[in-house]
Amino acid sequence: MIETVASWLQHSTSTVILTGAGMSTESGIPDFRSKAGWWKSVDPRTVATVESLAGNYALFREFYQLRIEALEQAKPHKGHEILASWEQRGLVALVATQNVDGLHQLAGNKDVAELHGNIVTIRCAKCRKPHSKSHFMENAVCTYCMHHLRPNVVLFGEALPQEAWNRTFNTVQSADVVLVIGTSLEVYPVNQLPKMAKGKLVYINLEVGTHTQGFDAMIQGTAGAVLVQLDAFLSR
Ligand code: BV8
Repeated sequence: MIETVASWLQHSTSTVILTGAGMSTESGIPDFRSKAGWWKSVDPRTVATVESLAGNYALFREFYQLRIEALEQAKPHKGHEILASWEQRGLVALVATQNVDGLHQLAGNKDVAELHGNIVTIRCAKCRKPHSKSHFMENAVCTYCMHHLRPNVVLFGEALPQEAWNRTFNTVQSADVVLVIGTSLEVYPVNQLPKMAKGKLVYINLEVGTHTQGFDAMIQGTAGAVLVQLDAFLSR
């Protein structure tokens, strides 16, 4: 299956990569399904929400401060580096990610659509003015209107950034190959994107079970290991 997918990539004139939290676990960032220690027992789906921003700001802020702190130790892994090299070699047209950690850009990818925003930049929840990360980490309030600060992530209940969504939607529709890597495809509307693909649709994930109807290939494994294997074929 690896060889077949590698040949599809080799002959593709437009390849899109769609990644989720499973792309970052090998960089030490827990995905949304695993309750890693520092998330205590909170389910991120109950904190990464507009309700908790409005109604439980102390927990909301602590949840994001912990994740921003953990990000300071995280760095891109081999799989991220391979995707960056594929972009440089003209093998990848776009990386669209649900991740908010900025690791694709840190690895060198220039063209990244952050469908769920990012955690590394901060704004005022009310007047939207930008603020520094340290302001947020020190529990400061907006210097203009004194309201709460928040990261530029897309919370559950918020619309996705129009430009990133439109760009990804169009590119997926016209792609020859779409690689879907490290996502449970549980989150809407990103989980609708694979259905829009008209080219070859490939699922690379640790668990291959649900949501995989309509895929042309499924490869069970870690993102890092599978990307290394694919890259070996592409570098022949
Ligand atoms: C919207 C930023 C409308 C925040 C995130 C009921 C039914 C259906 C839908 C809904 C519903 N109720 C509400 C909704 C809509 C809701 C939704 O989908 N909810 C889900 C929980 C059912 N969606 C929304 O609210 C979206 N907005 O619909 O807006 C609207 C329109 C107009 C105006 C107003 C509103 C917004 C969704 C975005 C939420 N924000 N992130 C933050 O990060 O703090 S989503 C968050 O979830 C992250 O982005 C994360 O990426 C994502 C989780 O999904 P995955 O990436 O797939 O991660 P997961 O852990 O689930 O899976 C990881 C996979 O990787 C696993 O399969 C694992 O086995 C695998 N894996 C692990 N390690 C590896 C690996 N694979 C390979 N290698 C490894 N090493």
